[in-house]
Amino acid sequence: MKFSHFLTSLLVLFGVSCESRLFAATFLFGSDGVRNTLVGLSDASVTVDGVTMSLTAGPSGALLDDTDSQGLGIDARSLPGALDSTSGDRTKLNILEGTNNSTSSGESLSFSFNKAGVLQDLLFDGVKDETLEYFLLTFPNGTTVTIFDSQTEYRLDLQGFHLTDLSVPSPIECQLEDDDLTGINYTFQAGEIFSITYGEGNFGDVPGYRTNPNVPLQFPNSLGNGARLQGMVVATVPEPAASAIIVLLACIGVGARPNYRNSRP
Ligand SMILES: [Ca+2]
Ligand SMILES: [Ca+2]
Ligand SMILES: [Ca+2]
Ligand SMILES: [Ca+2]
Repeated sequence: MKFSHFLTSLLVLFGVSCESRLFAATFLFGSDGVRNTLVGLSDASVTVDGVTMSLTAGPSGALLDDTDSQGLGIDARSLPGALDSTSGDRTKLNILEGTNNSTSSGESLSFSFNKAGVLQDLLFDGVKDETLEYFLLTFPNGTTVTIFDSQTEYRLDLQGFHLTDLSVPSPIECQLEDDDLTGINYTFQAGEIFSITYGEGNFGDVPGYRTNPNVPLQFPNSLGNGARLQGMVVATVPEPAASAIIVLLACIGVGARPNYRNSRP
């Protein structure tokens, strides 16, 4: 095999290897990750293992708050009607008004990345089943799913209702009891924007749910208490590693040497 052909083959193999080998970057907020560095900012960026995530608090005027050990929240005190009068609310994503219905707008967070990849997992904390707390996840292509606690369908089933009775787009549950949604596997390009928005199920959609006398202790609350974003996992194609480039350069050197020797008298 000619050296040029060998080098071309090596480069192709290297490229295929990079394409098929995704690198997972895990962004964490709170005690296990970023904490007390985003508070008070409306926009921020966080870099983990060479991947930069850009974050924007919503609605407009709201601020990021990463002071709680359990994860990231939104401070909406500057907005009319916001519930964020207590420190606990300021460190959570919650609804803006003091009413428990689906017409209440929720605090939100939009995010994107500086390179293409795959959104794999979203990690939440404090998503409560009894009060039908959820996060709307809107993908860059405009589709939306509604993410509930892993026990929500079970709670609704007890009283003859189902997730699909709720007037929300594409309701699903977290697979895990710690409010994490795994295996999302959405492929994105650099700069494409995702958003999550906190919300609560409208009890009007499931009449009798809240006041059902059969299990009164299960449903003591009429209003949710918000939740936090613990983090997320994305997979990206890594930049060619310096070591791999060195290997290629070494190959060039090894390949050139025989020609040099052969040219000697
Ligand atoms: Ca809040
Ligand atoms: Ca939960
Ligand atoms: Ca969790
Ligand atoms: Ca909650």
